[in-house]
Amino acid sequence: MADMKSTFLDVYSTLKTDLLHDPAFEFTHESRQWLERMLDYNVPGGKLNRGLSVVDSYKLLKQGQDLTQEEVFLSCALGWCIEWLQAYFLVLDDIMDNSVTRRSQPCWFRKPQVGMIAINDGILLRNHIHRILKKHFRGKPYYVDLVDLFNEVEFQTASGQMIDLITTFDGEKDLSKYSLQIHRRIVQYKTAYYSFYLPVACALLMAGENLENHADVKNVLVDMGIYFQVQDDYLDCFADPETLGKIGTDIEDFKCSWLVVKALERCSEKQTKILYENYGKSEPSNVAKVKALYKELDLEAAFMEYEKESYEKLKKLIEAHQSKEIQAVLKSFLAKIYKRQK
Ligand code: GPP
Ligand code: MG
Ligand code: MG
Ligand code: MG
Repeated sequence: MADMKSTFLDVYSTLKTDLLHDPAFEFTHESRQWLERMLDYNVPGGKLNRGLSVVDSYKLLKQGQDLTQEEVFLSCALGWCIEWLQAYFLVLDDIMDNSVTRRSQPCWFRKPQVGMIAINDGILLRNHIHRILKKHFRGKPYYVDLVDLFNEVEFQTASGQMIDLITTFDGEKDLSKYSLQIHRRIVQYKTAYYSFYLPVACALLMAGENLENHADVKNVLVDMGIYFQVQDDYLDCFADPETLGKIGTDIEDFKCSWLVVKALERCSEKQTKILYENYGKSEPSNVAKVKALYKELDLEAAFMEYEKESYEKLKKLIEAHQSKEIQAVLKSFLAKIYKRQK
């Protein structure tokens, strides 16, 4: 596995070098330097779970057979396309969420020389995905399906992000509209498709499968993605920012987070009033009052219970699948995220 990670990182260097010499653009020394710095800052610094999952899943689908060099390269390149997609989303999401840090460093738009150039960098990151696909997959029978998959998933994510944002800012702050159903809808679209379904769908396409025959796999992965985003919401408030690599902003941003929905379920009248008065304000004293209320309501225990239940439910769904190979793919995903701390 450590070996696969170093192979994966080598493929990053190859893809980056290609992009830095893209013949469709006349690079100057300055522009090439900007691009290289932007890529190194935003693309490879995460956990790489999504990207590495393409390679792992493809291997499992091939029943552990040794992969050819070409198969290793192509599955890594597809994995990197997902990491590029993630970099593109995060650069823009951090502007929209007014975040401070990401992956233990300042958000890209916070860098003094960057600012709103980050928006264009996000657009470039998005375009790189299709340049990588074109260069390495154009001759493959599944090329059209691959391009379509990336487009569909990007559309779903941007639509989820839209609901996340308009739920938060529609003129006035109104907690009474927040519910588990709205939360589920937001996170299914903004997180689950690109983080969970996309890596497996890429591996299935490479293995020559028709995605229309795998609706059941998609359903399990979407449920897993929802569980993953509930963890993200929990960690936003309760994790140590040092470990998490980012400082939470959900309370300040008035987000429809799993925590606020659970809090609303459990609040007495008096506590509801405290929540209404303090949620969605950026002053540290307001944020502290919300956090104290979350502790009082023992949302940590509520989350632990949710985590256990989700795990059991997902395990059952996975074990009901008829294919052992696909079971192995899904189990390895679940093992990677169960009780994660970052
Ligand atoms: C995660 O939400 C969702 C995304 C990063 C998708 C963004 C989509 C765009 C079209 C820009 P989040 O804000 O909870 O993530 P984090 O906690 O990592 O900031
Ligand atoms: Mg966001
Ligand atoms: Mg965010
Ligand atoms: Mg978050």
